Amino acid sequence: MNKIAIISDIHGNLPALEAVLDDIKSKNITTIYCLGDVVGYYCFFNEVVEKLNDLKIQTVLGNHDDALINHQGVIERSKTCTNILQWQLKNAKQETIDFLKSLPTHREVVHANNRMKLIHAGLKDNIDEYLFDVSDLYFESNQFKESILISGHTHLISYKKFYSGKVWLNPGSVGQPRDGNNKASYLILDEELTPSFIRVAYNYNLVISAMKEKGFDDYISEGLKTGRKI
Ligand SMILES: [Mn+2]
Repeated sequence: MNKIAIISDIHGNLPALEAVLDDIKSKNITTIYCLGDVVGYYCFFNEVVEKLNDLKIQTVLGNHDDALINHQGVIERSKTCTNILQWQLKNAKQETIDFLKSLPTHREVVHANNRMKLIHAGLKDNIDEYLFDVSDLYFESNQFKESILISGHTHLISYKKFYSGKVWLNPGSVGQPRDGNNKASYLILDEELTPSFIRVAYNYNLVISAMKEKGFDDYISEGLKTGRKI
């Protein structure tokens, strides 16, 4: 059975990514896609990029990634995100910048003879649109021609199957879950397009202590304990 894994919103959380990659490996899944927001929030962003690069994981650009390379780390609506991204910009390896600059805003791939579109956010705005629900009208008005749409950005798991056979999915977030569950979240999709939403425990205390050591305010990492939005 040809299964694929989809990960999203890692946000510099290396312990969470490593736990998820180990879990994927234990299931003998070799095709992994990443929906972006590789950077932002947590301090292991260079290491996360290195991992994705080493494993040649096909990734798309997220709003934090875009802010880092194209907007001097500024996210207008969030002083916290901006402060972190500007610290990351100062500490970014050249390889990290090069990787982020190579990312497309969307990818079209084929899974089990189904055309699949991968984006960080939405069809209207690939980089920064919060897609909490999707309708037939939304697909039509955005000329969505593929069978499967997979988006991230909300950090919330979503799954909707339409009468047309189209499917919309969101894998949730690896690095910063916001649904009250502190386990890292990712998605496995089989050939029948049946999703499995997987949760993986990891040591978030490693992130909390590293962030403290770098001088960041506690509240940025505290949410990792509860899986609540900061
Ligand atoms: Mn995002």
